Amino acid sequence: MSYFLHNKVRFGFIIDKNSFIRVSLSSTAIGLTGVDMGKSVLVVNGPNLNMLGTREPEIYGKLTLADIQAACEERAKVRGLELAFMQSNHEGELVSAIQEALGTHDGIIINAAAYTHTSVAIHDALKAVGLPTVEIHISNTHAREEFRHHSFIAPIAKGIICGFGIDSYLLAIDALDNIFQQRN
Ligand code: DHK
Repeated sequence: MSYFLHNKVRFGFIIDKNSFIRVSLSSTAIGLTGVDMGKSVLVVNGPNLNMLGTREPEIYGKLTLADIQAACEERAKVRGLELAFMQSNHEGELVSAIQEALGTHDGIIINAAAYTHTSVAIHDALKAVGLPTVEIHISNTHAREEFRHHSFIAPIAKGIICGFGIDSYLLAIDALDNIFQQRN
């Protein structure tokens, strides 16, 4: 158990399966916590994910990327994490976002979409920053076309979550938080 001084407005409370109690209080207050606070997660989304909601809903569902972002922010708040969320259709912008995560964020969740299967540049960027990374997909890529079975991200990822729709994102937040707490 430790005390902390925190100047971000935030309140979080969670009791997990290990009866682990975490409390954080808001607004420049002295709080009580069983964990280190202030870990930050970057969620990176690749090409065509801006079209979620209308794009092949039988595969990707009807939720928009904004819906997914809102759910991620909610889950991060419960977990006491900061969360940044970005999307780009451009490989270089994704590489830059990953590079800029160094010193800014503590872990990365990445749905690189089609670049998962093609991008050595994204693989290299993730390897260069060395942050704990969870690869995610909305669909089960292994139950789809052969070309979606290979991932350039998998070799540098802590783990891969695919096929659970929006829950792939939420499970990845939980997984990264567990890594931060070293409970894996
Ligand atoms: C999204 C895409 O856009 C595809 O290119 C990937 C991934 C799968 C997903 O399921 O989230 O193959």
